[in-house]
Amino acid sequence: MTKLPSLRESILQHLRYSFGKDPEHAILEDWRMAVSYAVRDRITDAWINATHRTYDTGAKRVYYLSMEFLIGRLLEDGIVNLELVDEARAVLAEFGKDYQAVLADEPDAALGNGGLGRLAACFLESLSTLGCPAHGYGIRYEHGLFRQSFVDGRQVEMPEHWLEQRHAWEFERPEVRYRVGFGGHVDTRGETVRWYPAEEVEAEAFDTPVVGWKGRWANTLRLWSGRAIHPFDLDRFNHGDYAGAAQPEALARTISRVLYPDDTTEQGKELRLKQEYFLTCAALRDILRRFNNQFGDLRKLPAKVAIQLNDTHPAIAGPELVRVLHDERGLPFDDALEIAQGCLSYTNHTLLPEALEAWDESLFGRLLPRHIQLIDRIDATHAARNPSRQQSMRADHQVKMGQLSFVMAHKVNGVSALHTDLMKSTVFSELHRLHPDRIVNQTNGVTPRRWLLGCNPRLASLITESIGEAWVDDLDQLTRLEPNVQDAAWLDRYAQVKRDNKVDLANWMARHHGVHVDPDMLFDVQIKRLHEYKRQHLNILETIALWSEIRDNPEAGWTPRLKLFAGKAAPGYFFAKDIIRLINDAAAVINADPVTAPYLKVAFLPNYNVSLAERLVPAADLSEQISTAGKEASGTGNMKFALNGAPTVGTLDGANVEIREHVGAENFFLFGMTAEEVMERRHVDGHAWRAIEADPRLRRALDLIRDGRFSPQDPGRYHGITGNLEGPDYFLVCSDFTDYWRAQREVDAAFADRSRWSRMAAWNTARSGWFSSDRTIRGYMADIWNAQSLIGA
Ligand code: Z16
Repeated sequence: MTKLPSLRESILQHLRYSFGKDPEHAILEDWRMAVSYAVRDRITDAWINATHRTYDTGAKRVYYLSMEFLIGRLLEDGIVNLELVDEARAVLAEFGKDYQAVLADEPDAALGNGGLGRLAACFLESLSTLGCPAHGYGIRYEHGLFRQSFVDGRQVEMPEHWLEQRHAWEFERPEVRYRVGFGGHVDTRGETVRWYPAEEVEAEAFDTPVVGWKGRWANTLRLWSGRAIHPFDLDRFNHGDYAGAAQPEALARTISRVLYPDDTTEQGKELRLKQEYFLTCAALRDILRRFNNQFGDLRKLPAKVAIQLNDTHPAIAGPELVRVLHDERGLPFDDALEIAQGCLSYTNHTLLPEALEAWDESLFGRLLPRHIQLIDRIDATHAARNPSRQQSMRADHQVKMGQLSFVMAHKVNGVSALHTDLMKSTVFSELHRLHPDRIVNQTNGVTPRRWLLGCNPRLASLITESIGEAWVDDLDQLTRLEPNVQDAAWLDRYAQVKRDNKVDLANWMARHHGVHVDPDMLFDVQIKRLHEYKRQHLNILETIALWSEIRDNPEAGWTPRLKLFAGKAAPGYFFAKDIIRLINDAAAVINADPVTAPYLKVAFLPNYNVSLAERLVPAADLSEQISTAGKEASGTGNMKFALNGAPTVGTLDGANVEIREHVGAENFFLFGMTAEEVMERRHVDGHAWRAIEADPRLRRALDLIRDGRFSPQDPGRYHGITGNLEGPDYFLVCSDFTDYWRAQREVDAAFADRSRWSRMAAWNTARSGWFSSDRTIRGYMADIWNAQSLIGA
């Protein structure tokens, strides 16, 4: 390993020799790139060392296959994990550059929709912090999740183009390319079966190092980019067809062009299935090449390779691995099946029926003719070995990817305790009966480096000053704050941290969005994808009811509250887009009301992404986690808020259940029906009407919306929403409203007593250590992967 110059030297060298600038002429982007390269150099040593260590020890490797990695910005992550914050800030200050501005110049890599993609990013960081040899495999989308803006309150989508700015972190690997085939035909000669694809594209690797805490270890995020095998059609060019000559390249690149913008809804589009096979095929080739170089004997595969399927999106890995082992490498089918099962495991992230992937067999068979044959054989084998089996993975002229994933995996995990129980009792009940040891729980977690140390430096400093710095990679240590929580002077400091964070946010909102808020208000925050089950409309209904009530009685001693929203709706999800518009319309009316202005303000911040979350989470007083019980598989935002000292108002759903157990029922504002009660209530005739009739506040809020109080030029604008709520109300917004209102008034009372509130908030921080993704990854290593840490080994 070479001895690196000082960070200052390194930055100036890169400025000069990598970017051809001196400090006088460097623009912000040059500085950002130079700092990134200087930090990257320091990561690269750890990275190469980790690779050597993995080879030398012959350790088992973990492969995390995911269609989404919502990594956000990486520079601060690197600086924080290498403990270079003060040094980097000082060097930039010396040259008159603002550290925050340099960090903010980096594009926010949004290669994911929401929780699932962000979880994958937190997991990669924890895998590196723990020194577990691992690769993430994904797609290098040219366009990540769309950018969102509002025009007259409506969501407008614009293409995102993160690669337009220079990207500091990836290493192109032109030598790592694989062919991926589609379509064509299958040739069967006795036992020998060959697939001859009609179309082929090439997958090229781009590597990003992911460094763990203190730079002890670094793993690789390998993203595949689509390209043509013959990029340029000279023949067509020579015949004057200039556009046609470039067509093969354009077509091949389409495969990694754009991230599908749907969170928990599957569209069943052909290009999406192609993306899924593209990722999976390239990743498996790469995994087997690496295995062959080092070990060779394919029967050892499960001892050396663990492949985690992040949802069913890469589920084609099952049949693909069987195809390679059986068709190409000549292993008997049963052996190929057993080896594949030994390697594969599957994480389920939702029970929503619209999210469970099922492909039409005609589309599937046309694109992957050999795989559908193998799936039939896998299904038949499973049926033969389990005579009581009823449900086939090949029912209704479809391929059911959840069933396929379950059968091909040796472990299947849920992402919270409740979600895991519901998997056993609902969607996977038959498979659970047949394979009672297969389903396990690994409750999600979040990385404390990004979600506390990085995003909330004031709180991090207070914690370190109080209990030392060991909490950063041993988050359970936060319980050592418990004595401090009893100490009034310490609590004042804790409260001051929150207050300072709120002032920062207020200033930022004024500067960037022209929204002026009083930092003494209760900052009530709901940030997540827009979805009926997440019930942003329950929140805005309560907001409207509160507004009416304050107008009736302005002198009643209301707790001043800022209702903050952020989140994107899938472009085709019109109901969710209507909810956004309603919130914006209601905000305009409410914010213009001088009577209620001292007590209530509403803002919907556009273009929610990881970076915005990093701003909002440290400044929140209250965390809104109000999904219909049984619908949110886990949630991970809920953990970030609790860790940063925002108590939850929430239902008994997903990981909320476990958060409440850890922070204590007295520090959590619980409301609403349980998952069991939800299932029963759906069968009660006219449940919505009953709830509306029983609660005049709800009645009035619905009337205001329906009668056009927030859309006077277009009074019918929200009849879709009100009609749904007064009619089917599948997500039981009305049925939970009254109890939600009650819980919110308890919040008001608790917040009015500032020392009580600080104690609740600090208690949330002290008891959230269990929600570190380090704990989650240790669980996967022990219960699913049988993988070991190589730090200190
Ligand atoms: C997603 O973000 C999630 C589930 C899913 O099927 C697809 C996507 Cl893109 C989310 C869950 O909704 C959330 O509850 C969970 O915390 C997260 O995945 C990570 O497990």
